[in-house]
Amino acid sequence: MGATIVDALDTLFIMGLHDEFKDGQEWIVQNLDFGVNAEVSVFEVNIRFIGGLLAAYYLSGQEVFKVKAVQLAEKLLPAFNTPTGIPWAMVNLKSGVGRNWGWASAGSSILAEFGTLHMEFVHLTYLTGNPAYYQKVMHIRKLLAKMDRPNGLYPNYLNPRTGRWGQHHTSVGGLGDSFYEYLLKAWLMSDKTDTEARKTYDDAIEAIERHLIRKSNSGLTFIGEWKNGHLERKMGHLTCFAGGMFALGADGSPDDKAGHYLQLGAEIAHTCHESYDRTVLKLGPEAFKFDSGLEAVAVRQNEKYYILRPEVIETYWYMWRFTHDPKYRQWGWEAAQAIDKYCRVSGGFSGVKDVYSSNPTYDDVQQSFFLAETLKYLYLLFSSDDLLPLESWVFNTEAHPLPVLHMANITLPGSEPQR
Ligand code: DMJ
Repeated sequence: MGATIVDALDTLFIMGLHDEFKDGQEWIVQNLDFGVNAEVSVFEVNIRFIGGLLAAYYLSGQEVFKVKAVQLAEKLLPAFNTPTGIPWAMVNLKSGVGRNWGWASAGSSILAEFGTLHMEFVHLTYLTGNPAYYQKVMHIRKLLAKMDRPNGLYPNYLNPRTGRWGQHHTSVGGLGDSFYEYLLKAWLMSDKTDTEARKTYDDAIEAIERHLIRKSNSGLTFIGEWKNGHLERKMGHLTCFAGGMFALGADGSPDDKAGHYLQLGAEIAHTCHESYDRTVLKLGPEAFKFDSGLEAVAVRQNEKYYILRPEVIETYWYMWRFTHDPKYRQWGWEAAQAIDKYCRVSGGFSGVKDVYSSNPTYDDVQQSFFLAETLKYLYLLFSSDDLLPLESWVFNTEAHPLPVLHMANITLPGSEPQR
């Protein structure tokens, strides 16, 4: 379905590669078709395709991107036809039949999947006037607000038939991550009027700090994984995005804790940089431990890979914007050089299977988020702050910039006009 083309459009635009952008647009006009008999992930299609198309629309003003985004969103709506309105993880684009991943706790939907639709769906309602998108995501929010949370934490799994939590696992990495990110960004995107989202974010982060964030023996701050009341002292590469999130949320945090959250962002950035620096390739592993004398290193062979992920560079960029400490550019440059040295292949860039091996093998995949996120955040890290200022743009979880909606001028269904 051309995920790489759609995911890369706004990066091309931002970098001024307008001929390549036009080529991408042409491909989309001619070939992008959502009538295929294929089962897709609702979350991935939303963040990469809908997010990518909406950002391309806002940046270029070309109607075709909006039209395609709306066509695709229509195809996702049947996924919400569940007893609770919590969407299935997957939907068949042709038949509209949905289902969940076989591996997810007792038929559950995933927090980071059904909780990462808000930004795009609010924009879809804003652009089309169709209330359906907004209503779907507000329904999810209301349902979550009514549920008990063990220790104040949100479990990663929720059953869409019964409306009950699955296993009590909580993560700021895979399966949980962008749920928290979208609470904060819903508030930012609403020009800070969606105070319900901000409060939900603050409460969630408070519980995460209490139960999941610790310091290692040598003083590295890390975010562990909560499994049935036990803290696993392991942090994922995915979790490293949280440094940027804490910095982005610092302003507006309760009890005058802005300085605390900026500091927490800096500590996470430092820990994640250590996870890169302690490897042979100077690229970070998929997951790293803080256990039995081991700190910020991967232990299991199947956690030693690097698949061109953006989260560490994303955090460097946010920290750069908020502090202008030159170390963030230096760390970003180290990562850029390592990617160029170890991941560049004749047809593009590839993931590597072991960042601790001086002789790494390739996985032969260039993930679409490499162009959407990793290269975009690197480019922004070395650009001036007036390229996509954070006062006016909010980046979706796939690094697609969407404009702040000045809510005073907008009436969304179910909300009072705030004039
Ligand atoms: C991206 O697709 C998104 O950032 C998502 O939220 C999780 N991580 C991948 C890239 O690592």
